[in-house]
Amino acid sequence: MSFTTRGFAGRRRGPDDQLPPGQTLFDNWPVLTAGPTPYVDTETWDFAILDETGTEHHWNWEQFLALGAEDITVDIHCVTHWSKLDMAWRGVSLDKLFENVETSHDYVMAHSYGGYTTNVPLEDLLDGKAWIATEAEGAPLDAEHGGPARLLIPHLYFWKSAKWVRALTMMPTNDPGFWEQSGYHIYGDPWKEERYW
Ligand SMILES: Nc1nc2c(c(=O)[nH]1)N[C@H]1C(S)=C(S)[C@@H](COP(=O)(O)O)O[C@H]1N2
Ligand SMILES: [Mo]
Repeated sequence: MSFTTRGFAGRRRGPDDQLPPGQTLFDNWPVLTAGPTPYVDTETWDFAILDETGTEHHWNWEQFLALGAEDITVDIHCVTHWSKLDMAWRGVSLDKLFENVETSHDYVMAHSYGGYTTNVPLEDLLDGKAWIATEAEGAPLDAEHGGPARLLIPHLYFWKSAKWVRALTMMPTNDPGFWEQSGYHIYGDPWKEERYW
């Protein structure tokens, strides 16, 4: 299956439609990491969703891949003003990972190997809006870009797409993550230029 975000029926996609305000088009793909790159082995890789009852849903690498990955074409927008359009990615939809998770909490904290965190409303992870990506531009994700697996939430600024994602924990309130505590916007919609607050 293949998905394209921000497709306009009867209208061609192009930078005018795809570039949010204040963004500049990039062909290359910058690396932006706060701190050192963690090197995570798929042999020991573990991903978990923790709900409010204390239940932990875990997947090892094989179990995770067995959920089935899909190819998607999306645009990414960094708060530091670069955007990259029509990127080919491959990843497992968060809908599949949340299939058997029962929660009444509306917010999620993403935790990464290495300690990075970022917060996101649960509804922004569901309904085909977000993935845990394992490949980009036809190749397994480089470690510096978050390999073996990273969050991909293309409709929000790219700092929400946690590299080396390790766990999602359910939260009753929208607590700020790493950059959000340092002044980045709590939500981060690039079309509304929600950069800082
Ligand atoms: N674990 C982790 N994830 C992260 C970051 C980070 O420092 N650590 N940086 C964020 C920011 S600010 C951006 S713009 C993107 C950069 O991803 P890239 O290096 O693949 O371009 O990753 C996001 N995810
Ligand atoms: Mo960023």
